[in-house]
Amino acid sequence: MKFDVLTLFPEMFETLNQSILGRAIEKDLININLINIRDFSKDKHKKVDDTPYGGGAGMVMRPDVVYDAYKSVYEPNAKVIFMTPQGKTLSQKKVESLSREQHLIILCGHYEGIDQRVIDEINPEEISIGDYVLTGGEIPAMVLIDSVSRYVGGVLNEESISEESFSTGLLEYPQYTRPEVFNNREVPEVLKSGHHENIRRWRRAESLKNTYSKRPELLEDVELSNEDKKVLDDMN
Ligand code: 4FV
Repeated sequence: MKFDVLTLFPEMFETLNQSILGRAIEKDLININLINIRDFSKDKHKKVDDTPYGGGAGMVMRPDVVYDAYKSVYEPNAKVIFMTPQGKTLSQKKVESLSREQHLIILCGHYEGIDQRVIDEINPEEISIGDYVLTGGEIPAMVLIDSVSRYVGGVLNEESISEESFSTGLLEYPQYTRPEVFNNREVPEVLKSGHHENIRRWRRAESLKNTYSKRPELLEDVELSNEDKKVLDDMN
């Protein structure tokens, strides 16, 4: 998976070189190229933005500079994404779908945003990470890169992904590790039993309980077994 990121602040992406993503980059499972939009300014002062036509606060990124940066990485098979609050909110389903692409170009806005004409010209898929406004698209781009990279083959083991929140349509079950007792709180006995079927059933029940109490609306899209329905009935 190749990520080309168009940004004014490439240094913000340094953090992606840590941990799991850092190892995935070292193993060449993912490749993150940072393209500094400012390098494409033809202005002697490297200006990339200007005041908005019609007045108003803040600065708007120039369409010509953004477009030249985009053309420097565009390839026919690339999927272009623009991080914006106006986009469809990123979901695990979208993450899984994007992880099957080979080449993602991610456009990060900053300040008041980007001149609409270059958005119309590029026609990217618009994706939001949530209904709030940030100073730039860089953190949303990192959220997308992190979540998508976890689904790229070899980055994580299959079991890590298959059991996590949202991949089953449910919230994940609670996790425990050593010590066995913490502040007089013990690890559930079933998890120490070594009985895999009982552990699987306990975890499924806990996922259902977690989802019912924290995000009940998610249950509408989950196919429930008779045992699942009994777990939920016992909660009422
Ligand atoms: C955002 C979001 C976001 C808006 C103006 C960048 C900022 C600035 N992107 N999900 N929420 N972007 O707030 O994706 O240009």
